[in-house]
Amino acid sequence: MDSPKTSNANSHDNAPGDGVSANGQGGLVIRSAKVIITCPGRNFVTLKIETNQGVYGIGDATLNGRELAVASYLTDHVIPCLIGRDAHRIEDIWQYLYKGAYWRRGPVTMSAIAAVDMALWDIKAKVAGLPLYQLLGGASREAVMVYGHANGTSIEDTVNVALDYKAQGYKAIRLQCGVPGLASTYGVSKDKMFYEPADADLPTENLWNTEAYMRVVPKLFAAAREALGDEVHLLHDVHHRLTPIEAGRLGRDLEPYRPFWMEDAVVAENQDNFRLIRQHTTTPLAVGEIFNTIWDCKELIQNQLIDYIRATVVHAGGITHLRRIAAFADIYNVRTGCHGATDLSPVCMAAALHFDRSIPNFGIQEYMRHTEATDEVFPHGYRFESGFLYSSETPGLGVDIDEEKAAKYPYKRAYLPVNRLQDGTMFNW
Ligand code: CS2
Ligand code: MG
Repeated sequence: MDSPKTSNANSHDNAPGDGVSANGQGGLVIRSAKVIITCPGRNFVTLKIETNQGVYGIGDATLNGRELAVASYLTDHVIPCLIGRDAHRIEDIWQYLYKGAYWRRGPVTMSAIAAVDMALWDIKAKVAGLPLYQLLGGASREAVMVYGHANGTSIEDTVNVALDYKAQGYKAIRLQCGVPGLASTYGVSKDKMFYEPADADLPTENLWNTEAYMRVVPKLFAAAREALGDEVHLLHDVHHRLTPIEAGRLGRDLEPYRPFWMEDAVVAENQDNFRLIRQHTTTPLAVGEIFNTIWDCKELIQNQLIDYIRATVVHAGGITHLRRIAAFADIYNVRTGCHGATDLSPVCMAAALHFDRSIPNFGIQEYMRHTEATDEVFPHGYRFESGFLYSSETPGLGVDIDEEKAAKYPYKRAYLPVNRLQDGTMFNW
């Protein structure tokens, strides 16, 4: 893997119609930018934008299993267009990269735009001397409720881990357990604290059995509600694996245990799927971690087919676009529940917390802790306390990348698994 290329193309001379250069009067000019790829236990892609005034900003560009695609999109196609631009012009640069691509949307494009957006907000807040949430309308809450991931090979194992999360102060816990008869399944990690599904140089093949899965989840929730009491919020991620009517059945089976949400119940390309689920269950529905623009969820939100939108800063075009999605969702009583898995770096988590603190319709934030090595590469000021995350109060995002430490962990190709039914049919992972 070549060392990250820094692009120093010439300044822009394509002055807009009114004769004002793309640099504007701000005088805060993007002088260079580079992509840093590091693998402290898993791959992360980070964009670093430097300005003529010495202020720099960083943005997460990690797309699990397709990291190099985003790295190249940034290095080879985006960075040359950034050099010489006014770093204060966040919206204009967002529109330039979105409309200027011609080939709009998609996870690679929108993760690259997200990284630029995060870095520019970081710069703007640093220049203003304020933590980012202050530029997003200020705090709507002091801290944000998070949910942790309790998982285990059996119901008993999972409930014991959930009890430990409750003891750590978590107010919300996601439950995922093994499925009898299956060697492995989504969400059950070898290492209890850090679930990282991208586990091999080529995709590992999982097998799936819907009937066995649908039998075990209600039993898991019954045992967990019994052990944890009524107050703890319990969540579950179906991970795109049911048909709408199966999801309606599972949602109904879980109603006695009052789940906080049932996530990714079905594949969401056909947003109409959720209409069918809604007809059969009042279990709250969450979706959207793989969405990358508002167009992926417009029907779901405006028809109130979901209760939480999971789109996240790094994959949905950054702070700028995610605020648009949240504002649209707010009109329809849909709250946010940003994705926050280990494959979203501490840079994304830091950005998400400023977003979470500022919006009126915050729901919950996923919080899968990173490894110690990751936290060393990405020193940050956010902290966990009694079930809540507190954002940093330092100017900017409140996170950095230690390039020297990052260089110690070279990129290591890793794929997400693929999933097949037991008859060999390719299925959803
Ligand atoms: C999961 C993720 O956190 C979640 O809700 O869906 O673990 C997801 O599988 C990974 O982010 C994929 O890289
Ligand atoms: Mg999920």
